[in-house]
Amino acid sequence: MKQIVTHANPDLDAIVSAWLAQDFLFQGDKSEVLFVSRKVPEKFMLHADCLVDVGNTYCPEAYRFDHKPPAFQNRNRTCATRLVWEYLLSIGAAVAHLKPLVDITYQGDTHRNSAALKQSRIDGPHAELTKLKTEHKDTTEVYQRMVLWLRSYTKNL
Ligand SMILES: [Mn+2]
Repeated sequence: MKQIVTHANPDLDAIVSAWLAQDFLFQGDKSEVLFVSRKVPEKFMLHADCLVDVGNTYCPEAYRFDHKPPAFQNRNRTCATRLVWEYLLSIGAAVAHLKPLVDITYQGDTHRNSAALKQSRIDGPHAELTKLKTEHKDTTEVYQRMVLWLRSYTKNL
């Protein structure tokens, strides 16, 4: 079982990056997503198969995808979702069509403003995550429902 680690109370960047790892990086393998403290316990830093939006390390070959210092001096230059997506593109995965999702995830993560982000907060992925978080207390439940939603949403991109 592959272990993908991200932070508790996940935002859209944590969720989309974990989903990209599950469905594309580890496609065909059984995998699980664990939600841990932002100060990641050392056993996960050392032994998790993939870290997204936590760990302060960017090392794609080792499947470490964080955009916060010291990985990047300016955390707003990119986001975990974009880092995983760019890596997937570089290895030839069929993910080019996900660019609109990556772009709004990045905009939301770095407080940029755009019409697409506003729309996402009305009826897109940001709205769906907010809704699921009010309906379900369990993070894994929220994540799993969000994954189903993302799979269907990205079919139409
Ligand atoms: Mn992030």
